[in-house]
Amino acid sequence: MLTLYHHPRTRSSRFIFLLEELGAPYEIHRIANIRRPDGSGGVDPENPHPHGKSPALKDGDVLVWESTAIALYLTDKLPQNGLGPVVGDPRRGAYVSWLAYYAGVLEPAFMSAYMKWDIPRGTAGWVKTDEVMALITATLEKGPYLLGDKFSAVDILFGTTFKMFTGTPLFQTTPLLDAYVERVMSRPAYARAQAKENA
Ligand SMILES: N[C@@H](CCC(=O)N[C@@H](CS)C(=O)NCC(=O)O)C(=O)O
Repeated sequence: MLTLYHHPRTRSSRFIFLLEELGAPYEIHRIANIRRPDGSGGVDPENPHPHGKSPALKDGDVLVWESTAIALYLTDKLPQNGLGPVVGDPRRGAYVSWLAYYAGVLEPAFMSAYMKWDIPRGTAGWVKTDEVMALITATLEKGPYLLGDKFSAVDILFGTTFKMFTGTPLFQTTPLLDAYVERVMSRPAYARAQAKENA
């Protein structure tokens, strides 16, 4: 049995969405507490994540943590719905690249913009948000999804993140990005996931 360790309105929410897309049986274990930026909260001793964060996934005795690892693990384990190209598929390279890009470039880019850090180009392993969004825009112009014509788990990661940033000074929305977010959010699995959000 797959168990998603979830705390409402955190990065774990998108894995309810992915699990709903995958259609496999799973259960949600609610993480009772996480640390908050204002110093409140704390670590739930029942949360298996090594830093007490959300999300974590258990597959029997196997523990998986880090969002991109969880996405890859789940789509490899449950390939039948085609949510992640498997080894041998020509789109596999793009798939693992976007997964790594999410954790290694997109999140650091937005966090450094939020913190107003000036990125030393050539030294930092990531680039500024305008470069990130230019690549994403160019990719989606060929789209409609990051892997082309087929929706995948990377669209869950990127689409839900863009939705969260929409309306904040960090994120310059465009009709193309709005349409992409809407395309991802209009999926029935997203609505089912929302219904389970506070599980
Ligand atoms: N790199 C991790 C980040 C997970 C993360 O930071 N989650 C936040 C909630 S959205 C959290 O649990 N914060 C509590 C803490 O940092 O202790 C991932 O993508 O899974």
